[in-house]
Amino acid sequence: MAAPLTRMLRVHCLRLQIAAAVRGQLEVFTYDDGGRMTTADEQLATASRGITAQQVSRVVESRAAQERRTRPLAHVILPAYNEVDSLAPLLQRLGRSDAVQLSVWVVDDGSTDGTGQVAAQGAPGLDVQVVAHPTNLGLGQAVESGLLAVLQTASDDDVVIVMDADDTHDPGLIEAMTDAIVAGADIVICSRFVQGGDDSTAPWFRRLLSRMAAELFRVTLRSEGVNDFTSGFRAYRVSLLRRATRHWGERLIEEQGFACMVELLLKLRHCRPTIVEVPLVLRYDRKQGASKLRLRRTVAQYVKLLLRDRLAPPPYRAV
Ligand SMILES: Nc1nc2c(ncn2[C@@H]2O[C@H](COP(=O)(O)OP(=O)(O)O)[C@@H](O)[C@H]2O)c(=O)[nH]1
Ligand SMILES: [Mg+2]
Repeated sequence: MAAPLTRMLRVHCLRLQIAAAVRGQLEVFTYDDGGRMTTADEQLATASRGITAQQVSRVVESRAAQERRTRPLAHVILPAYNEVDSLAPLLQRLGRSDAVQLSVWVVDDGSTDGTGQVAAQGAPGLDVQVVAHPTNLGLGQAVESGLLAVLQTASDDDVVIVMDADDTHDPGLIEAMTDAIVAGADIVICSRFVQGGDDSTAPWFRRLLSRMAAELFRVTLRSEGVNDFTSGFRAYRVSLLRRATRHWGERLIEEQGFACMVELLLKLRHCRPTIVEVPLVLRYDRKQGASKLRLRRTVAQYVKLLLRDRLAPPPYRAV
């Protein structure tokens, strides 16, 4: 009885810390559309103490550099299929986000529109590697290729971030996600369904699908701390992924389509991870092309996944 209670308290404290961090970040920093940082501190200090804006921004910069050094390395996996128009602005955005040291892995899944070339060009100041599939193998295989490539070199305390390559996910959240992992979380989900989350820019049928899926998985799985099961923007502690890969090997992701994100979560829950969520404001208004999600196929995959999870015996001991 005592262990679940301690665990609940730990998760609750972690959520409070993360909420405070996100609030603090929003109060102090604002980003203009070009991603340049302006600070309320900067204006206040300049006005009240007569010091120059350059002096203050040097202090802010060196504080940011210090924090950046103390945070773990974040490996960002971008599964990309024909995302030529979105990938360039996203890489630029990632290049400008300097709070966390990033290593970016674009998985070009047989794109025919020049996505691979844009990935190879990278962006100023950004370490970008390309994993190329000669033909289109699907989102599941792309995520798995990215994970396996990162796990070959990453340290146990590093962080793996998986996010869409369509520029609808804001790299500004990576800082809060990394801090949550440092604070003890094993998985961080950027969630549309917590206070502060928003998906109002997405089409109504997509919003309905993700809500119905969330309700279905929430009722059947009772996974503590999870409201958004289908979000494609998540962070994982490397040691957790290593443990899971040792157990499942190449079967860690078997779903080819969008259901792979739910599958990964279902499998990782056998490792008893601490899962927290941070609010996600989905920027679907920035999406350039059509969504690659096939509605009917994805619904069928979700149902199959759920049935398989219910019927298959769980691993005989915690992974
Ligand atoms: N590698 C790979 N990525 C895919 C495939 N289909 C979709 N994606 C990527 O998966 C992510 C999610 O797809 P997206 O169209 O953004 O879906 P939506 O945002 O949910 O409407 C994007 O980064 C796509 O480029 C695929 O067949 N292979
Ligand atoms: Mg997307």
